[in-house]
Amino acid sequence: MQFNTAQRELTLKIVYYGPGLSGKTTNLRALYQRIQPQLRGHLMTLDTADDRTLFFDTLPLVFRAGNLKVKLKLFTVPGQVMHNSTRRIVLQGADAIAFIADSQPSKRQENYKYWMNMVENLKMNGLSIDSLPSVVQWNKKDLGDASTAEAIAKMRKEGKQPVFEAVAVRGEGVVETFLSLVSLTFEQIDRVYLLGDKLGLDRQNFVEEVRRCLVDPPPVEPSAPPVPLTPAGA
Ligand SMILES: Nc1nc2c(ncn2[C@@H]2O[C@H](COP(=O)(O)OP(=O)(O)OP(=O)(O)O)[C@@H](O)[C@H]2O)c(=O)[nH]1
Ligand SMILES: [Mg+2]
Repeated sequence: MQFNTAQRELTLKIVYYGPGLSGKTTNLRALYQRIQPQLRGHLMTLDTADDRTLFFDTLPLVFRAGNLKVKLKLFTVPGQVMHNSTRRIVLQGADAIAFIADSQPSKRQENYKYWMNMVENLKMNGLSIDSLPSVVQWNKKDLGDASTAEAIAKMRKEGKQPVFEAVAVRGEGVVETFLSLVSLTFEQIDRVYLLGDKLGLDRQNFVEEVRRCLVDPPPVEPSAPPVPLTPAGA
């Protein structure tokens, strides 16, 4: 994270991690399509001839939240095994992680391997998945089966991070994954920088500003039901 207090500019780095071909680049492409054309920066992808990410993709999103200029820098890592050192470099200074798992039953082991690979690469950068905001997206829902649904249910039950299903190639679930991560990321930096107290900026405003950058943002999730003030039966 970079926080330039003089210019009131906050820069956050969000990394899309996951096994090869799980749909990381497709997520960024779909997100790009959903950003208001007058607001979107340049989506830079650098692929091999067969569409595999060679170094990384980047997509910037710049907006104002209160008095603050916010830059979200989205990155994808290359999933091919041989590009591990690039994955490690891309993770440097990450503020948040979207882990894109592949729903195909044959990819279960691969998902696990890359999760462990991410944990290791974070560690090499002095970071830990336990303290970074993170979400998991099970992409390629169209190719999943009952065993995928079971694995997802199990992960949701563990409740370590929000879990989303997606068909990124059709743009489904992409924005939901992103907005959830943005919300968690704000919470985290607010804990450290007290943006709420210092700048009067709260999570809801922040997420609302990001939603404003999007074409047809999904409806806001209903907030938790109010806690009754008096115990039932009192
Ligand atoms: N059926 C299906 N295919 C998808 C989906 N999302 C992405 N794909 C396809 O999966 C392939 C790989 O997608 P990419 O986004 O390039 O995968 P990646 O994770 O960036 O791959 P690397 O850059 O090699 O790590 C492409 O052919 C996509 O069109 C999905 O939800 N369903
Ligand atoms: Mg890619």
